[in-house]
Amino acid sequence: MTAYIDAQALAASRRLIGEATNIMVLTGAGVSAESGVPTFRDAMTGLWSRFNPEELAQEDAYRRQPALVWEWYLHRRELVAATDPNPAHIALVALAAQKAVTLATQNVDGLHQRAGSRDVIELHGNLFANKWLDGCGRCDPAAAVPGMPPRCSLCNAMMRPGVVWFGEELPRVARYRAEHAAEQCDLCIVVGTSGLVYPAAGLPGAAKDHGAHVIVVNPEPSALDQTADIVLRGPAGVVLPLLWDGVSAASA
Ligand code: BV8
Repeated sequence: MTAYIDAQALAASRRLIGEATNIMVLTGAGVSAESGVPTFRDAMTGLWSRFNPEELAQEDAYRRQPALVWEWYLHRRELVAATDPNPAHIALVALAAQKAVTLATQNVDGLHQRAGSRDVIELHGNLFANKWLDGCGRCDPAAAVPGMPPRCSLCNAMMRPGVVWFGEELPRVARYRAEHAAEQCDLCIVVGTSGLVYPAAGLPGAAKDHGAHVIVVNPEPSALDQTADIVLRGPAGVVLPLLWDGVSAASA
């Protein structure tokens, strides 16, 4: 994908990044788009196209149709496992090697970690983690009864994906760390999110309220554009390698 990125906006962004002493990065599904991971909203292709992700990613959907929802997560795990980090993920690793960066992601794909990012704040959990729904406290994944989904051999509780569903609280420590980073940073770079899902989408506004500059990177308009000091209208895999040295697109 070629993109014409406004040269003035790029230069101004590079200047802000050069001057920043404490950067917060918030990413959404768009940062993984160039890896081939469909964004949350267009994740529903093929046989999943007749479902709304926001309806499937909820506890009551799981209680109603556990096999269907479990199969959706297995499908997504397969999809993500077959992808690799892209230049956007790799550029963020390079930035953290040069600057103090706190990376918070809404993504559950684990691609930041596979690219080499450390201490990633996973606001919405991780696609490859499992936990229990109404477990007895002694449920042992190793002794689970296989099935769709697997069940606890002791209490018959259902295994569930270790993600945050709609209507569920974010992991307390992750949320606190991300909110603290937003309040402390002097620059917030928002990459590849529609800015529709809260409370994550409130983080750039919190950074702004505490005096930070905000840069948005997205090929499409987003709900966070009006919070931004600068909007870089292009794909993350093209834009991010242009924003700081130490990453040539070729190396990524
Ligand atoms: C909660 C895991 C309450 C599951 C996900 C106000 C305050 C608090 C809550 C709410 C609120 N208003 C509404 C709510 C409820 C709800 C919510 O926000 N609903 C929305 C739809 C209105 N929030 C919640 O339910 C949250 N929980 O608040 O609980 C509570 C409080 C106390 C006690 C109990 C309960 C939980 C939200 C987490 C839901 N889980 N994921 C799973 O994956 O299965 S969210 C899921 O959707 C993703 O993780 C992701 O975060 C989100 C989709 O957002 P994006 O990442 O932005 O992806 P999207 O597809 O939308 O956009 C992609 C963008 O990329 C686009 O802009 C596109 O242009 C861009 N792009 C494309 N290509 C590229 C690109 N960008 C750059 N480069 C490219 N190449």
